[in-house]
Amino acid sequence: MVVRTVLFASLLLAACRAQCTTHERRAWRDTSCADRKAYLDAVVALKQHDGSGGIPNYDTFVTVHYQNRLIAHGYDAFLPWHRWYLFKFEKALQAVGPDPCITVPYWDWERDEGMETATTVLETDSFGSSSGTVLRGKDRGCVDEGIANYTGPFSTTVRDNSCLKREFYNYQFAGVFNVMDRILSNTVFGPNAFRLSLEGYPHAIPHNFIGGHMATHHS
Ligand SMILES: [Cu+2]
Repeated sequence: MVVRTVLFASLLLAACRAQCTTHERRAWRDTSCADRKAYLDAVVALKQHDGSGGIPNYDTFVTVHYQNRLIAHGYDAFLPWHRWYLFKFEKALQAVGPDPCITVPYWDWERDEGMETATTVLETDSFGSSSGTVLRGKDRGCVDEGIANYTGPFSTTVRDNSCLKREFYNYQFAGVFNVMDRILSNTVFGPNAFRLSLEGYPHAIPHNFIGGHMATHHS
């Protein structure tokens, strides 16, 4: 009976997986309104998840990233470590969110050259805009728009138990060709060539542009 139940469950799971038409990760700007809502709902669900069922919650992911900061950054492990990390994050979103086929979208930020703060990623009703932070008082820097607003589930962070903070810096992004030129000008993988130029410029610029917690290993 136990064997049958397990088999039945795995068949159900396989059928459910088969319904996913794609596992492709897409740029946020290329997703539909329905896709965006499903992703935002999944992130909030993961933030509110109690950690049951062997599924880590959002804050656990933040903690794991911080605890592994020294091996996951600045070394050849950077790419495989983050690939596995995002895979596990995606699986957790699929498990707790409304869409079992959801994939993690990415910020195709080099296409936002010259319109850094006008990006579709930074909109009032999604992740919050570049002007969506508290300007004065004890909550200065707290995000007050979108899913991360400090009156909602992101009222505390694991870094310092404060609200989620941002402090935008006046970076100008490089465009698609500039970014690829920088990366592909390397003829060897590492340690101070291709891998580092990928981790340095294209990875670090958006972190530092947003600032606040995003500019720390608790991002
Ligand atoms: Cu990282």
